[in-house]
Amino acid sequence: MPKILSQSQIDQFWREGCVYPVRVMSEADAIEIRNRLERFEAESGGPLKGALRHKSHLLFTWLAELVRNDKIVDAIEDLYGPDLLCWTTNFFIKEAANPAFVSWHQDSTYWGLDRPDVVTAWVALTPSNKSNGAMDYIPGSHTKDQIPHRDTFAKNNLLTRGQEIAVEVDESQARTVDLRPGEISLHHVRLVHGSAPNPTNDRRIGFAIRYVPTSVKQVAGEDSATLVRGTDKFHHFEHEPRPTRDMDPEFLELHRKIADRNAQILYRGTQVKSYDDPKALPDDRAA
Ligand SMILES: O=C(O)CCC(=O)C(=O)O
Repeated sequence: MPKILSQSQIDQFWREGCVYPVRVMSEADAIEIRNRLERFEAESGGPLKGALRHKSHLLFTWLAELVRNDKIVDAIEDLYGPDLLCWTTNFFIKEAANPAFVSWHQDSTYWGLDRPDVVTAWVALTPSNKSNGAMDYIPGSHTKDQIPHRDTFAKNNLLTRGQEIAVEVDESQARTVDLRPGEISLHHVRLVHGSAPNPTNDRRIGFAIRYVPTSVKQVAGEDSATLVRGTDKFHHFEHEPRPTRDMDPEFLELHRKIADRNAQILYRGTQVKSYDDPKALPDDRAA
């Protein structure tokens, strides 16, 4: 018996590679998370930058809570069973009237995980729709194997390497993921997806939480993850602790080590050494 998704949503996930919208909190609660982010940004002098956009659930208590949100984790359990790790998180922030975009890609390309059993819960902290650069995807594309990608390091591309699919994508098939604050979409790691710039006068903010069943392995280096449900009898990942206050110096140090190690996996084969390496600019890169 599924916990939160209907059988038809589960079927849609496996058939199309994407399902939405799933409400996991009220709009007011999502707006409160946005407010917390923006209070931090106001105090720290500007938009969240570089490595702080990745694995931010190790730095902020309200994101540590979000990755453990019962409704989100129930939805993941409906797809991948009861033993679950949050492998990483990434803020996808598109500033108002800004050229930032996400090229067509499959998430699996540089993540180094041994099999494509990874699902993203993309949490909308603002409305996300056709007008402000919502995510588009190609239904059914997750059933293809890994497709070759080329790195572009394009200036306004939010992906780590500006990677894009190296073959033609039939955009006439694309669908747009329309979400209200507090809703999520769930997408498969092999899904072909991307998004256009945000020409509106407000930010578009999504927080992408990547979950794996505990049996998945990292094969490109040492790695860590956060156990969010069940037990881990595999121990393929070092377990991460939960912060009890925001920007705790001990957690900042731990986060820096983990982010540097992850960057070595994601940027392997390039000159880039960390998320804050000037070669990895712009510093709003997300995943
Ligand atoms: O936020 C976006 O527009 C794209 C999100 C994305 O590529 C992802 O979550 O993998």
